[in-house]
Amino acid sequence: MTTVLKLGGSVITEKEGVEKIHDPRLGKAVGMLADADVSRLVLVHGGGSFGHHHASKYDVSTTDGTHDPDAVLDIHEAMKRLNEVVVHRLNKAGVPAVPVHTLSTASRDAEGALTLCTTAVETLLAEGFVPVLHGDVIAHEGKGVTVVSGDEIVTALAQSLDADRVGICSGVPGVLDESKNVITEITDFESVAPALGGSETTDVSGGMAQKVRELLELGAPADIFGLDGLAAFLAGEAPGTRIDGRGD
Ligand code: IP8
Repeated sequence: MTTVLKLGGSVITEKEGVEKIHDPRLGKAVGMLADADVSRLVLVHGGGSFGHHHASKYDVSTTDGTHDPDAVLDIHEAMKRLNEVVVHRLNKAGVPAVPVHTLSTASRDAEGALTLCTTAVETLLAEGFVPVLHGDVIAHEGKGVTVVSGDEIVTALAQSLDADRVGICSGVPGVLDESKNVITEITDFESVAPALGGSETTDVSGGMAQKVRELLELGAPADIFGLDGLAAFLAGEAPGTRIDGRGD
């Protein structure tokens, strides 16, 4: 059983400010991970007030690139600082976490399609480690480097590792309908498009519509939940919103 879990940047960092960890929330997530008994777990975390601050300073996004090495280093090193904190906290709590930096393992072709090399992740898993990847900047054919979001990494990992379970721990308790209630199950995009701002939305950097569309394409069920649902997810339950596009 392979599980891919994303810890959203809005969960583990403070949105306001620059490079600020949200200690209580990161501590809570680490505690839940340490208490859980999950084999073959891969973690991915987002950028929060680390990556996004630096990426927007240089106008770099998933589609707008840069050839400026200072920009690449600024964004990548900020994400490495966040990754280092996450990995060390996990280790201190007894989780055998090790860093995997996405810049060195992924790239995009001229159309923007992502290729993620997972041989190191697979070997680390087989050797009993918990690889921890992160949103990052990556080589992009014809554009220099662009941002890769944690959500894109989750999708690529889940496909490549043939994951059985996918979890997105985000700043909201699930996908919300127009009345702000959690939608418990999504099996097709059209039925929730009005609540998500329609199918024409162009949010490419991790908006909920994009997330749902990508997760519907996976060959595994995916759950989107808030931090309060993390322990339940790790225990095998389906907190928040279950997204399953596999049909009957
Ligand atoms: O927070 C973005 O990852 P996300 C990473 O998962 C950077 O969208 C470098 C901004």
